[in-house]
Amino acid sequence: MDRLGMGDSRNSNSVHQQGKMMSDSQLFDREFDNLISELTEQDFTDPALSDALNRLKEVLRYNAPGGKRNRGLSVIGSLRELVPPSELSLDEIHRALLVGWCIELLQAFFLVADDIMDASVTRRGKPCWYKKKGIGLDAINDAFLLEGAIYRLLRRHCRGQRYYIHLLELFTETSFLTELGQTLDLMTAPPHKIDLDRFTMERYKAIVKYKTAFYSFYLPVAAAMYMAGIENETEHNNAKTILLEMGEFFQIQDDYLDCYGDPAVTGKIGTDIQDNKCSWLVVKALGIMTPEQRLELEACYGRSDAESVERVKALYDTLEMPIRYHQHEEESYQRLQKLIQLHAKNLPHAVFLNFAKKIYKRNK
Ligand code: GPP
Ligand code: MG
Ligand code: MG
Ligand code: MG
Repeated sequence: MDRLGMGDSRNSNSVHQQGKMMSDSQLFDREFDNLISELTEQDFTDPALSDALNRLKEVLRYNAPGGKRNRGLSVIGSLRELVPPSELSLDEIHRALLVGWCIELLQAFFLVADDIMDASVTRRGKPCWYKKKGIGLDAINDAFLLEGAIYRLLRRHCRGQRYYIHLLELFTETSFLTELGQTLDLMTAPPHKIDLDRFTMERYKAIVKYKTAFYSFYLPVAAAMYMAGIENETEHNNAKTILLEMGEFFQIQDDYLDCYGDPAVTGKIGTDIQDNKCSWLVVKALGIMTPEQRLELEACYGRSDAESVERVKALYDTLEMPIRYHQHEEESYQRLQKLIQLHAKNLPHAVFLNFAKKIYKRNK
């Protein structure tokens, strides 16, 4: 059955549609409207739920699209590297787009909640969902709705597939690891309790591995591997080694952009200094600063007044943090290339290289 209404699929990353080629990116976007109507119009028919389903629609429309879509698109992208075009059915392409959206929904669930916890103001160039008039902490329930939507979609589209149970375990396990990472992130940044000794590189690496790397990098590739029939633990561990390294670097970029990014480009206003976060910038800066500079940092980190924040930024500038970050980016890229040579023996290198291409030198 041709659920996408597509013609034949000979091209590696596009599909023929009513006389014109559609890229995976276009197909992915088009899938969103189907997903909304499935979740809010087809699944439940009890009229008593119509207000709640309208709210779900609003929550989905505001919070799921509008991001970079790297995570979501890399499911179909990776699957195309793992399965020859002649063996990839249109139904399977459709399922990969859908599983990709499930990862974007997981991300939306985390972000709605994370923005409350981090007291953030904007996301993807708009007010954070909880900041909208009339929303407030009801956004907590909206985050739960976004999470629930994932499992309804997986059930509807993948229940008959041999990899269904693997996907379920992958999503639930990854969510829990991310929540443990978020726990470490929050515990290392207690409000108004400034203790710079907490900010070690060891703690930093643990936080970012769990809060970011598993769900952003291992999850989409692992999902594609299961869909391609690759269940072997050694292969999954090989992929994980490379992808967790990429994830660590991605969060270092996020931390750098929190301070040095342009909110007009990143779509979010930084809060890490005010929030007393164990950011890469503060950990790296602590390793090179003088005792006097450490006293200055102690006096102004983790405070929300504009003057304190500016003092922290001035200290980062004195320590030439942008130069150090760019050095780190170069080293990390070289290390990643080595890891790919070493660990991707049975997996196509393109799975990892495509992902790396999207993240290195990014400014959003
Ligand atoms: C990124 O941290 C990590 C997450 C968004 C995971 C949140 C996990 C939960 C269980 C809620 P961040 O706060 O630096 O991201 P951003 O800069 O986008 O706010
Ligand atoms: Mg945040
Ligand atoms: Mg956070
Ligand atoms: Mg951040």
